[in-house]
Amino acid sequence: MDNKFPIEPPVHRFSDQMMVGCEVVHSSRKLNDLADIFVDREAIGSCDPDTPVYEVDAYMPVAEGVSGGLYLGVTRILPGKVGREYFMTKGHFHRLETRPEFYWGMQGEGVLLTMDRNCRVRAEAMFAGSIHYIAGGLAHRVVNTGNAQLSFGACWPSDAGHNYEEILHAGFPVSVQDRDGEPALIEL
Ligand code: PAN
Ligand code: ZN
Repeated sequence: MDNKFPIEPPVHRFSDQMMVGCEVVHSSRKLNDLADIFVDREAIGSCDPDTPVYEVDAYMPVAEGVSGGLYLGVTRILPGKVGREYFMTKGHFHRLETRPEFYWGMQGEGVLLTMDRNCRVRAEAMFAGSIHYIAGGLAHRVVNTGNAQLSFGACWPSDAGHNYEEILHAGFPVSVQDRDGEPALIEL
């Protein structure tokens, strides 16, 4: 008998912390791209600038800037430190300040830092299964505080956009650092 309505395989799936499927956009950041975000200038100078820090896979089914669409991403942050500061994402505000985002932990251990326009910071523990709602107007950055890769999913509106400049010029007022083998939030 003909099956008029066959069950199709999904267009995308997660496999081994990667996103697999057509039109997945890959990007990566090395220490070289992130030198300005780490506080210990001496330590960054002695690191290999080619050291990989994190990778992102993203499925972006509509053009960037279009309203009403959603993007799905997975970010993998390698374990590592610059001096005592753990590897982390660059961090950003969304260009459209009303646009929120969901993050969820998939593997490893870390901290999600958010910061509002009054520089008020909140730190949430991230682990496999953790769910994080990032309200519009909050800057967000993820820090890998573990000894293994940290991976997390993200879902954000297609018209959110990314504003990295403000984080580069007036970054987060805290840094997550190793103190005797434990992550600690250090005020800058
Ligand atoms: C995420 C981030 C991703 C990489 O998909 O873009 O984790 O972090 P940076 O963009 O700060 O380098 C997201 O927040 N999208 O909006
Ligand atoms: Zn974002």
